[in-house]
Amino acid sequence: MSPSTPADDYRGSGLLFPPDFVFGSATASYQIEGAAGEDGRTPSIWDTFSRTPGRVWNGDTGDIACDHYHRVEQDLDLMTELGLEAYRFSIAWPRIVPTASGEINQKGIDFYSRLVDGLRERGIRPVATLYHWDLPQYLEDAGGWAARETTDAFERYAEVMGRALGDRVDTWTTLNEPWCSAYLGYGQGGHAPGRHEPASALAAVHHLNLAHGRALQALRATSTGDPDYSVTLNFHVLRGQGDGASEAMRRIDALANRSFTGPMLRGEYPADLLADTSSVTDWSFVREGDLATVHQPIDVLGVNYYSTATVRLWDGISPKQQNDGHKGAVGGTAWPGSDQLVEFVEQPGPYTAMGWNIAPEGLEELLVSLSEQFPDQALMVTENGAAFDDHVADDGTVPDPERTDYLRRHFTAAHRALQRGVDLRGYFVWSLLDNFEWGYGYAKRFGIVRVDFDTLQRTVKDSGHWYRDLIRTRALPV
Ligand code: GCO
Repeated sequence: MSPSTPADDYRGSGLLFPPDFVFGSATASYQIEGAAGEDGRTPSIWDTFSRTPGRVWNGDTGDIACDHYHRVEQDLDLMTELGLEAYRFSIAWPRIVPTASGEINQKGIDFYSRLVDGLRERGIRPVATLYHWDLPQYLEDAGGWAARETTDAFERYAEVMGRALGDRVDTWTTLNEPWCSAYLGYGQGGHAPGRHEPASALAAVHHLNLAHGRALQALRATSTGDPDYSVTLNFHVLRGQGDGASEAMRRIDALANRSFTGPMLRGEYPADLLADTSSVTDWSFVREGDLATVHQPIDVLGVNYYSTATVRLWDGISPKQQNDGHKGAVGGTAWPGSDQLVEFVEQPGPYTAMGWNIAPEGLEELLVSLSEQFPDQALMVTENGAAFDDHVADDGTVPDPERTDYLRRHFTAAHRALQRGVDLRGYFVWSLLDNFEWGYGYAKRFGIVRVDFDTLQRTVKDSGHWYRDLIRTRALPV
């Protein structure tokens, strides 16, 4: 290591990744597919939400997005060009089961079947997520994730997909970031369906956990291949401030992290979570037998990481705005009944275009901490990446040195975790394509491939070329 690259700058040059480490990239259905009304697809909660004035920046919707639905062959070729070893995508539930009648839409299945075949033909492993937030609107109309019946529908959908693709996918993932679905969707309201009901948010937490367990059972019963089974969680890597720092961190760790890892990986809700939220709900929606259903073995735990979060206790006297951490925080500020709330505070930079602080050491810390908490659990980074305000240079290239630097530093962090004995199987860059960034619409670009949203033309950014070289050499460029 040269003197200009001190050990803690996370810019490891030449670090070599093991031969079986999987390099991939990720997307999600609503963010890239478009074709919102085609081939039998009906609206999801994100179609409804994005059409509601004031919800999404600029009134953007996923109606066209990257038009991936029509350009899937071209996008598959792009993946080959980049040398991806795995591709993580999600399935749009309303394409598969478009109406409350439960009837299956074969055209929807055919689309994903072609995608999976196209990946396999190119030697790219298909990693399929069942739920990346596009709940069919008819299910939301019947109560959404706050209603237990949604888990019945999810189990049936999982069975259908297990039968359709379970002979060919490499990895099944039940849910992507249920934290966002529950707390941002039903508590803070910044995501679809945009409800502000703390008790419903906690009911949603449990129903998502239950849906995960039921889907794993259904997928295992119907998949005839030998897929791995997983779930993807976004973890809060916490820092504390002030006198009550450790108490503030404990509360958010319980609410954001252990509310999912507890039931999924240990078969129980943490006692402190139940106590902290007792003025909001009595958790009577947890029925006998549920926790055993939720607690199914998984082969790999998907970890999404972007930045850290800093919290402190707040006495509730001075009027404070709820700050937005990762995708808008659900601090204690959302929870009535306690005289000391938790607030998310601004963090030291540097920042990405999302305003998220860049902290690669947080990824290393998270991976090490998870492998200490769950020693037998293999891990996979299923999302990491950064939005920056890219521009196209005169020669048509897209120089994005900040994104490359962000990725280099986080790959270094992952490598350090490997060196520290973490069973880390692979890494998916978020995202393959610039896409619909939820409440931010098309304003935030996360892709290693640029998408011109007028012409829909794709251009591999410099970071994409950098990633291709990393995959080819398995070594961080010097
Ligand atoms: C996620 C989201 C992605 C986001 C990305 C950046 O799983 O967090 O699934 O859809 O686009 O995280 O916010």
